[in-house]
Amino acid sequence: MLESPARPDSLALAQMRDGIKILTINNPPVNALSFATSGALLAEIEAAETDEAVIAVVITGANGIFSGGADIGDFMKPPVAGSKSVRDVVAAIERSKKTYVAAIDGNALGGGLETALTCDYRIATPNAKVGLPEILLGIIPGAGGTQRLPRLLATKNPMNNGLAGVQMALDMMLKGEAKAAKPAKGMGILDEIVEEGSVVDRAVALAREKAGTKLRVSQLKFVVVPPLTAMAHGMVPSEEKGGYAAHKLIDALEAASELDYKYGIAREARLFEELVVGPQAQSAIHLFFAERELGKIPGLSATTTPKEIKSAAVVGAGTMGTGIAMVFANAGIPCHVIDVNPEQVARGKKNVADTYEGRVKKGKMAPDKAKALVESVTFVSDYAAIADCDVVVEAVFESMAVKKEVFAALDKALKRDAILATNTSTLDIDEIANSTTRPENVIGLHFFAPANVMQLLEVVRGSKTSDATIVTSMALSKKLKKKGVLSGNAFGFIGNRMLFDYIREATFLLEEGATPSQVDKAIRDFGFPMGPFAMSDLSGIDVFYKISQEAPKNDYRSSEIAIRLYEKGRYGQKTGSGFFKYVEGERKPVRDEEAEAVIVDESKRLGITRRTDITDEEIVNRCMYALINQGAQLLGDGIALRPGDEDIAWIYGYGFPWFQGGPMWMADTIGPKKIYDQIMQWQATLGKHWQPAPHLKDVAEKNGTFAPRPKIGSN
Ligand code: 3H9
Repeated sequence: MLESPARPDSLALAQMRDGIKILTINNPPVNALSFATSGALLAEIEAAETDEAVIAVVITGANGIFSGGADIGDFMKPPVAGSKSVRDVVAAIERSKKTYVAAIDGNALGGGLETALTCDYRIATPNAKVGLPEILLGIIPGAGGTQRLPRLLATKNPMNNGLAGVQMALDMMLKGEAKAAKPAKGMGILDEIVEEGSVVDRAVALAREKAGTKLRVSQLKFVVVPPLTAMAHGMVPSEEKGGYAAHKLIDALEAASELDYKYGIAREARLFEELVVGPQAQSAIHLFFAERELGKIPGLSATTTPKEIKSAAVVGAGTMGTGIAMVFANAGIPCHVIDVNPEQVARGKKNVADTYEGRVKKGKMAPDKAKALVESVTFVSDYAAIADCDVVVEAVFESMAVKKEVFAALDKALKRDAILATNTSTLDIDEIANSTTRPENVIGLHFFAPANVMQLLEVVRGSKTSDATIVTSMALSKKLKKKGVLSGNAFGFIGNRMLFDYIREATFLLEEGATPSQVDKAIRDFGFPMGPFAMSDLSGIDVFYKISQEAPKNDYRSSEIAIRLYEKGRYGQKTGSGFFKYVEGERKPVRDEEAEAVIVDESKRLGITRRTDITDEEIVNRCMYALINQGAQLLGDGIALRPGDEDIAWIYGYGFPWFQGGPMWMADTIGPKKIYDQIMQWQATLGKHWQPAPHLKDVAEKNGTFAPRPKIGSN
């Protein structure tokens, strides 16, 4: 029975039922615990404490989600004096004399789970997911999570003095992974799963039954675990390579074992405040929002909604084609692969079967699921078989003539409203589109190899691509679990266009005196998983050679080192040698005197006296500023929508270290003015290819940044 009406004016709606106060966090879309929502929740908790009519309290969330945690946007604003945070909310629950039950539906993440962990009981729907994903934002749980979760799990999993439970807590926080209701109950995070009926009704009943009992996690006894934390420090990346928050998380966990609860909480708060204003957290928070901006395309008709994609086809059963087909299959979209070459089809079938079998062998997939996925990729040889597909992705040989033939066939065969996509990495989308009778349905969907692993998907719009095709393709990229970055139609689009300038500068460094190992090491030390030359060897020097032949000509010189290697048949890993050499069956690049002799000959041919004073700093700055300058060019030309889109492209497509925030975020950190001044200096000393992009010049002259740069604070 409702004793008082809901308060529509409040972010934390409060109702009374049979002496139980129900507090519903209501801050769409994810019930983030912003300063305002936390303040409203806190006021209701404090009111409940003094209200004798309240015998217990239930906390829940509106609209099928408990809470997505503290409002991440608040971390990007200067601190507001007197504002209340989720930390104040949990402190009030902790102090309370009343019994608290958390009723969880949907996600309870970060501060959301920390609020639930402070309650005496946690019950949930089968749909619930609980997690402490703060590490993915470069921070640690800051409202008691690092102190309560290990205590709770050590008590619920008492083997080895609770060590198993502490290990689970550490693992969960280090991965930032959310646990589904069932495993969360198995671990002891949840007390009950409510299979039928309303979770709030059950919570109210439980609150009445348990009113007066207190099971605060803070009171639980805890084990001492220094050997675990010492070992954990050795298993996470170093502080400067993105592991800053991980080490602080382990420190906080250590405090949970060594210190009294209240001191542990204080240490956690101090570490959190230190982290949230630090450069790694700033980068990660920037990327969180940049990723969510991707689908927001200015200028499109607001009434255009994405069409549902129920079936797909891929043209070409090569490695790329079958990889793309598996991406569709993984997203629950059955996919035909069309190819007329029986040997290619046999290889494609084997690739699909081997991939899923590999997952089963590693224990990552159930055999029946793997079987169903293999069966959802079907190989056909006739275009008639794909006539009804909603989308088709062409993944054939990178040649305009071949692609035009394929698109002519698709145009004839496919239903009128199907999307016709090309996986080209460089060719002109408009030329391909104009070879069909429906250019408005043609778009680029540029997957990165291996397609079923790499997360970047460039969505390339041509001049006639319709809003509906763009909106549907962006929604599709989300469904395929890819980071869909919209690009304009320019040679190399966003990612590869920036790549060409990066590789060009790296190769100039070779002409001037550096070796491939020296350049690659400097770039790896900066944070990339591999340097530009190991990457060239992996992708194939022959591939780069062919692209360079088709690239639009400009006034700037390019190094010919890759051409000399190509002429010698040194295509990279596939031929056992390129910029490096490779032991048969191994992928590790080994320094190669022959390749270095080719480089030295090139320096001689060009009359360059090789320098011995090239430092890692020079290597990194020249390679990164080349990326940034081209990034600025693409922004100015309207090919890339936002600097954050370029950051996402480079992080998910090329291994740019996330903790540097992406090339354009890095540019804003350094200051575009400083970069511009350096480029002008290089133009005088290194050559006219160091031509600053007009947009970089503009931003530098205003002493501005590419993206608005908020002052980060914490709540
Ligand atoms: C924390 O809790 C710290 C505490 O330990 C200590 C504090 C002292 N805040 O992802 P979606 C927005 S740190 C603000 O597309 P989905 C998002 O920007 C926090 N905004 O939906 C987007 O806005 P828009 C720890 C947030 O259904 C909209 O919601 N929590 C937040 O695919 C929809 O988002 C996390 O790290 C937030 N916390 O996924 C959880 N969360 O529509 C981060 C979302 O304007 N969030 N937004 O673009 C997530 O993992 C996913 O968003 C979630 C929903 C799974 C919740």
